[in-house]
Amino acid sequence: MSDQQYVIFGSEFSPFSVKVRSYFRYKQIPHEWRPRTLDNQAEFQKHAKLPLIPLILGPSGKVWQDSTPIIETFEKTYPAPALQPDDPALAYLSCLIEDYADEWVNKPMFHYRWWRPEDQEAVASGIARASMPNGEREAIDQLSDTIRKRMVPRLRFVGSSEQTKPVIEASFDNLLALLDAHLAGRRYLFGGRPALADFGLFGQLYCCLQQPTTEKIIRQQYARITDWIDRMLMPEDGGVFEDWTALAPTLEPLLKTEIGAIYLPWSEANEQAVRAGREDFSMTLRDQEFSQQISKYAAKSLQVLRSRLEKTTERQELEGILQRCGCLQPLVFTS
Ligand SMILES: N[C@@H](CCC(=O)N[C@@H](CS)C(=O)NCC(=O)O)C(=O)O
Repeated sequence: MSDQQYVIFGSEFSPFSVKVRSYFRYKQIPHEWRPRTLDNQAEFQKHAKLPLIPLILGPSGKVWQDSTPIIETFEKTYPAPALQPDDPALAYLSCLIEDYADEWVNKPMFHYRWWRPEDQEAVASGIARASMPNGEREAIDQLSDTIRKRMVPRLRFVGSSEQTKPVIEASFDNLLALLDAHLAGRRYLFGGRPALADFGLFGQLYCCLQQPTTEKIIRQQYARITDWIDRMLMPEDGGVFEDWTALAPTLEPLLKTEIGAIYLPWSEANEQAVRAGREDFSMTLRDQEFSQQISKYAAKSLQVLRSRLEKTTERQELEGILQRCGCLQPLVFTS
């Protein structure tokens, strides 16, 4: 490894890790992708402030964690190629979609990963093999079993349960149908080059290709999404961002039916529960009861979206779009 390289401790099975890896590739930031294994676990732990991947280790020993702040930090040093459209309204929508990907699309990804035995088996054994690249078959099987037993009960952390399954699966179907339509004749979400939103969504959907159930859905029904995921593994610079008039016909339905109708109402209910000091909350989504544990992280990210909106200059057009898509009220500070 050259002294000037960053190390990304990550995993092929971690949506936030592959998100950051694609970003580093796009920006051509010198890096080494280092899959976290049992062998480098102690080294990882020495650097980790949180037990989470991705973790970036800089040449001077500095450490960064958490994918969104990692990208924000590296944007300052590597501003080109541009990650966001110049139009402040589009740049904001890109942040909003990234946030939706991280905080909501992670639910279907995680739900499909650990719900059905076939998917549990495929992912647990994949993670076990990646953690022990030179391991004996028996040891890998044992680790796979341990991972499966540890992860399946964690479904409730993301709110996946018999009760919420219909909402989570319908949201995933809706996202795929709308994204596929939006990608017709378009290389990336905002046109000919990737934006922050692409990196966030890619991370979650790439991992869905590792799970037989979602892999089948995506590969058999959504060729454009499959191709886009492939492109996002090595995103290229070169094209131009489109303007809102060109994007609106197929992007508005996604903003309206996913972010305005599901994600933001969920996020607001979560925030209220966090503020009230509750451990869980219950609400109606798509006319169905949806209960889950609170997420302090999602409550913080809603605040970040609000501050970002407040700081956006010339936001008349943006507020119009958000209003039409049912997204404005939750994104405005009320007190
Ligand atoms: N908000 C964080 C989330 C990171 C995260 O949840 N990482 C997961 C994998 S995707 C993790 O490290 N889980 C614990 C583990 O794998 O040991 C980010 O964007 O980086």
